[in-house]
Amino acid sequence: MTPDERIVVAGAIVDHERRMLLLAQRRYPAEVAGLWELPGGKVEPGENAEDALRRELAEELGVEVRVGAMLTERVTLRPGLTLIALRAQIVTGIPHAAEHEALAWVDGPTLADWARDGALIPADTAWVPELVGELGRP
Ligand code: 9L3
Ligand code: MG
Repeated sequence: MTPDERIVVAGAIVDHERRMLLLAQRRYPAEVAGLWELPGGKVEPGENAEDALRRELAEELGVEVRVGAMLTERVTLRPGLTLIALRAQIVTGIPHAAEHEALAWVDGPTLADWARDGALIPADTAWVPELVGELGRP
C-alpha cells in the first residue's frame, strides 16, 4: 500500500436479530445522488478503519456502534482509493439522516430487489450476495 493510498470504510449495520440492514440515500455527488449506500466515509491519516467507521457513523447517523468483521469484497473506487465494509451493530442511539436524504432498513429479499433495480450505488453492489446470504440466517 502506497502512502497516498486511502481507504473508504462503510458500515454493514444490521439489527440485533441480523434480519435487516441499514441503507442510507446519498445526496451527493450528482452521479450517485438518490442512490442507496452503506453509510461511512474516508479513513483519516493516523486513524484505523474501525475508529473511522465509528466516527463516520456518529457524524452521519448519530449512533454509537460496535464494529465487527470485514466483508469479503474490497472495491477499487479509483486508483489509490479502496472501499471496504465492516459489520456493525448499534449500541446507542436511533439512527437519523444527518447527512443523507433518508435511511431505510431492508431485509435480504428487499436488498436483492433494490440491487437488481439499480437503487444502490454501483460500488456497494459488491457486498449484496454476501449480505443477502447472511440476513435472516438463524
Ligand atoms: N463511497 C462508496 N460507497 C460507500 C461510501 C460510504 C462511500 N458505501 C464512495 C463515495 C465517495 C467516496 O466513497 O466518492 C467517499 O465517501 P463519502 O466520504 O463521500 O461518504
Ligand atoms: Mg459518507
